[in-house]
Amino acid sequence: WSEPLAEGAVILRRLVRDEGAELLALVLDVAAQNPFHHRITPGGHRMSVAMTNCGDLGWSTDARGYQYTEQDQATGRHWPPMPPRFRQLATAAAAQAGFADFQPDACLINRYEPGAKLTLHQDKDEKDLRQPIVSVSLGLPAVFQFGGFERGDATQRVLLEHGDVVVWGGPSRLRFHGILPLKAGVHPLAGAYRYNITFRRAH
Ligand code: MD3
Ligand code: FE
Repeated sequence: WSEPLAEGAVILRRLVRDEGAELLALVLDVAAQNPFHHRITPGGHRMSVAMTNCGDLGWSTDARGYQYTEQDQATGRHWPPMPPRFRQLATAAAAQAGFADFQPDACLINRYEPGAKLTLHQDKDEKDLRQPIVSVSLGLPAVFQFGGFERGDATQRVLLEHGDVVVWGGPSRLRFHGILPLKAGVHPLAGAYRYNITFRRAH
């Protein structure tokens, strides 16, 4: 079932729960080709969230800043291909939220271990901010925070659970958002982790 979160933002609760095992297998397949890695921010901090990417472009961070690149800066190799099911799912979810013809060229996969968090930030490294972002949550639940258009604005909290899909577009595309520290637990399919897959049109 779908619930509007804010203008341009919709949560499609449990949309992919029944194929959670297949999607997790695809995540592990990508990670076998490009292992999860704790990146270092331009400020020199090790991120508590581990990341990998698939698709034509991948997001990464290093001393030069945040950017989308065709190759993993750490290895010099191209990112693994985006599994066709990922692409279909992203396009279908975006369409369901009113964004026709969404064709992602980048897929970032975040892995959260207990205590891992993502502090409030905006996603604005993509070239065309009229394109939505589709996010898929798998494994342990997490508290998602979304705020306004300035860092200090009040925030709302939403629990994101295994199989939930969120589409962020329109005016919500530039909202500040983050993830509170992950509570330890055991998920029957994902064990000690939460995974989040985001699909973007980066270039
Ligand atoms: C709201 N990921 O990768 S997904 C990220 O759960 C990121 O790993 C979080 O924020 C995670 O950048 C949140 C939901 C999400 C994704 C992108 C957004 C919410 C968003 C972009 C704009 C506004
Ligand atoms: Fe984000």
